[in-house]
Amino acid sequence: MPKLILTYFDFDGGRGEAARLAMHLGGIAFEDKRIAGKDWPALRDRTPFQSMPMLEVDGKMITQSNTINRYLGKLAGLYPKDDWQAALVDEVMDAVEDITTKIGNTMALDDEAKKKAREALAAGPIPRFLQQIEARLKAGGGEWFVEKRLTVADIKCFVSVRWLKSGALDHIPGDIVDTHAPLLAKHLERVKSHPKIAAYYAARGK
Ligand SMILES: N[C@@H](CCC(=O)N[C@@H](CS)C(=O)NCC(=O)O)C(=O)O
Repeated sequence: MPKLILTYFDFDGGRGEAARLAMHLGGIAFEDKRIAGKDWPALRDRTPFQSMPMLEVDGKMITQSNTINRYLGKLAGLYPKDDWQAALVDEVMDAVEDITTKIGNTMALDDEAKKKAREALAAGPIPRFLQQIEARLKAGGGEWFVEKRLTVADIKCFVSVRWLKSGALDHIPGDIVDTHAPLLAKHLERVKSHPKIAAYYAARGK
C-alpha cells in the first residue's frame, strides 16, 4: 500500500470527507492532515488547483475530490471493476459535485445575496437534484446506488445529504431531503449505521 496523506479542512464533512471514510472502510492507513481555515490562505497558492482536498501518494500529489474518491475506492474495494457499473458510480459522484458547487458558490456572499441565492436553490435546483439522485438509487435497487453494496457513490452522497439535512445551511430548509427524497433520507441512515462508519464517528465523538 502506498504512503497516503490526505489534506483537507478540519471538519467532518465537505469534499474531503468521502476520502477519509473510504480509507477507514478499507482499513487503509493514512495521515489525516487537517488544515485550519486561518492557515489556508498561506497554503492556497502552493496547491496544484488552489483547492482541497489533496492526496499525496508516495510523495506525489493528486487533487479533485472525485479523482481521489475513485483512486481510493479502487484501493479500498469500494469502486466497481465493471466499466458500466463504474460509470454509474461516477455519475452519482459528479452530480453531487455539481450541486455542491452551486451551494458552495453561495458561501462567501453577503447576507442578503446569500438568502436570495439559497432560496432560489431551495426552490428548484436542490429538490430537482434530490429527486434525480433518488431515481438513481431506486434504479440500483433502492438501498445502494450500484452493485447492491456500499461504494464511494454512497459515501459521497451520504456526506452531501447529511450536510443538506444538518440545518447548517441558512435559508435551505432542514427538511428538504425528507420532503423531496425520502429514500435518500433512509439511505443516509443506512450509511451512517454501517458498523465501520458508526464506529468512526463514535471514535471522533460525533
Ligand atoms: N473541483 C474541486 C473543488 C475543490 C474545492 O472547491 N474545494 C474547496 C473546499 S470544499 C476549497 O478548497 N475552497 C477554498 C478556496 O477555494 O479557497 C474538487 O472536487 O476537489
